Amino acid sequence: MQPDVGAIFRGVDRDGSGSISTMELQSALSNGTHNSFNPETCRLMIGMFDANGDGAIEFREFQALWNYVNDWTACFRSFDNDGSGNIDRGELTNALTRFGYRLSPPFYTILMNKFDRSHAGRINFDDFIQLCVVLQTLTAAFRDKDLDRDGVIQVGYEEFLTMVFSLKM
Ligand SMILES: [Ca+2]
Ligand SMILES: [Ca+2]
Ligand SMILES: [Ca+2]
Repeated sequence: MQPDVGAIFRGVDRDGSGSISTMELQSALSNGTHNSFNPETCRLMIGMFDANGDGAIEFREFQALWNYVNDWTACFRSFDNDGSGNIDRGELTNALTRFGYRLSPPFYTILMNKFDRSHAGRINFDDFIQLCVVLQTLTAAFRDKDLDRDGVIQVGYEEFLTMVFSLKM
């Protein structure tokens, strides 16, 4: 049976305002630990699905966001090979390689250092989403400039700043 999205929405909308704030989304989601869900990931997802740009998620925007969270849950589980509830370096390498990224071991060290918020050598669900969204956004910005697809771009100073500041992340 399909869960009733209306009921889920009303559960997440704690103050009954008819829209979901970053705080309400954060307290509704779990990363599988006792720590609260990454607020940056909530902000990224609200930015993605807030079609009318009012900074919150109304019911008509919620369905797409909820599907997105469920898709990430399934994806995360499928790459958590040992069923530990988090993604270790080997599992991350496997996941990103499957997504089509070709990244070196030193770069995986950078990713683990930046997104392993618990500093335990493992990436939790919320941080995994943030990592993937940031990597995807930066890769898309790079590809826009890499017209001959050789993996190298030449960017001037202000062009670089413009690239970075115009990213939605
Ligand atoms: Ca609300
Ligand atoms: Ca909205
Ligand atoms: Ca694991």
